[in-house]
Amino acid sequence: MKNCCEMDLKSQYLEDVLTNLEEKNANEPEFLQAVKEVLTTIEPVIIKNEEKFKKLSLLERLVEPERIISFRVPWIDDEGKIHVNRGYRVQFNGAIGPYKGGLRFHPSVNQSIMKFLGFEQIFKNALTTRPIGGGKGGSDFDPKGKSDMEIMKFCQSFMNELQKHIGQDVDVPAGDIGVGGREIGYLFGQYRKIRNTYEAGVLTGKGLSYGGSLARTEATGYGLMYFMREMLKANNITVSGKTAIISGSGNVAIYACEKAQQMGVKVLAMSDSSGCIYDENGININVIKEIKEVKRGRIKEYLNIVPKAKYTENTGDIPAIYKIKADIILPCATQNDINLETAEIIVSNGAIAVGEGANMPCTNEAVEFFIRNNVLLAPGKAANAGGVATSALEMSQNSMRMSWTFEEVDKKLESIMINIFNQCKHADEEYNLGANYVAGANIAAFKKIAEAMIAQGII
Ligand code: NDP
Ligand code: 2IT
Repeated sequence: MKNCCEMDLKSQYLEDVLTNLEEKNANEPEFLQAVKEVLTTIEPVIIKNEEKFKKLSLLERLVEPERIISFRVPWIDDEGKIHVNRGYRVQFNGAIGPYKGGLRFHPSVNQSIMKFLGFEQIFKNALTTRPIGGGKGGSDFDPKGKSDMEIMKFCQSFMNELQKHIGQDVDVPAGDIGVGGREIGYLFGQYRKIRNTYEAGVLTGKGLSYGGSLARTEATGYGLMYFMREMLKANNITVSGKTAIISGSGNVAIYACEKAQQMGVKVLAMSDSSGCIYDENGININVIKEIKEVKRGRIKEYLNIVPKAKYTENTGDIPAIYKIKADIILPCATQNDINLETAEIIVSNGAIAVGEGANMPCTNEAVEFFIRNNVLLAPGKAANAGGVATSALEMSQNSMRMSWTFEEVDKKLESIMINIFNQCKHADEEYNLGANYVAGANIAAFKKIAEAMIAQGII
């Protein structure tokens, strides 16, 4: 990653902010990466308002979380052994609404990852046009191989502390990697028990029997494909008839695959952290759902049902899936999955578009390389915003004490995604960026956040 002195910046104020940021957060590479991508791409807006922003220390305030909570999570496994994990909630920016963002349970979780995700969430949530601020949380707990009882005990211990800091008008967590419907259920139960109140809107991604929204499970993946279709359409390309590969096989990947297939796309491959499966007839998504959502198994088990498919184990730095040629690349697993070397392979294989289902799946070097080589790039904070947008729809339904049908929620999701793409496109055109939707998304979101922050004074 380039440090700020190696970047070709025109704004002295921006350079000073980035230099200070690097000094203060030297041991947080993912956070620095996320902030640099945003601040450097909004430079045209900064230049137009340089004196005003500087006087208000707007950027310095934007990059400093309003609050970071870090806590001990002790729990007892099925053998009676005690474990201690670290829990986090980063309440990054509440200018637009209650903090909103998912919880990630994965052994890689640390403060840098929490802060990068919280920072991205501010911009993503602004693009949804819903009244939600940005936050993120999670733990370095590894759910893999844990029994249902252990998962429940961990969630209960995690909520014992988290409940002090959240509320339907304060901070509303949801799922992310390692946190799905099962975990949200245990978290909600413990919140309700401790607080003795039925505050349905305190968490989203709930089950349908206790305040969840239809189509929330599908929303991130479906939304990604609605955005992709709009982006291709704006560039005179039809989505139908294209081929795709999807990294990951979790919540986002599964429903991106389902919607892609409904749109006439042939999905050739999917993956997990161990390796990828290739099915020349197109992935059978029901088989993946059974392996991942029901059995919580590994993707290579696909071969037990479809013996003609091929499985390739990951070795080395480049995930096996990205060596497969396809028109549309959908990284839906984790951050920094696609580095420059991988991006070069993707471009040489003739890909036309990359849609970021995951948060920050491409390194900044990979993003620049795609744009330079005219690969259309749908940035995560816009393209995967359908999940949190539908979480906001879940909050609305909870407040009204009613629920919409699947079709109603799906229609609202579709129109939100079309609106998000249009915001990216308008900013891209206004600043003459040449189909750079990464910069377009950052500029559109920043303008809204800056306006709300400035209106609320120096806080
Ligand atoms: P899940 O836990 O359902 O699935 C995660 C998938 O990514 C699994 O296939 C997992 O494989 C793979 N994966 C996770 N970590 C790694 C890693 N370090 N290396 C390789 N593969 C990995 O999570 P989601 O589908 O919910 O989330 C996927 C991405 O989408 C994340 O970046 C998340 O932040 C983002 N996102 C999620 C939203 C949501 O609503 N859920 C909304 C917007 C963005 P394995 O099982 O082998 O670990
Ligand atoms: O990254 C994300 O946007 C999410 N994990 C979903 C957050 C939410 O509050 O639904």
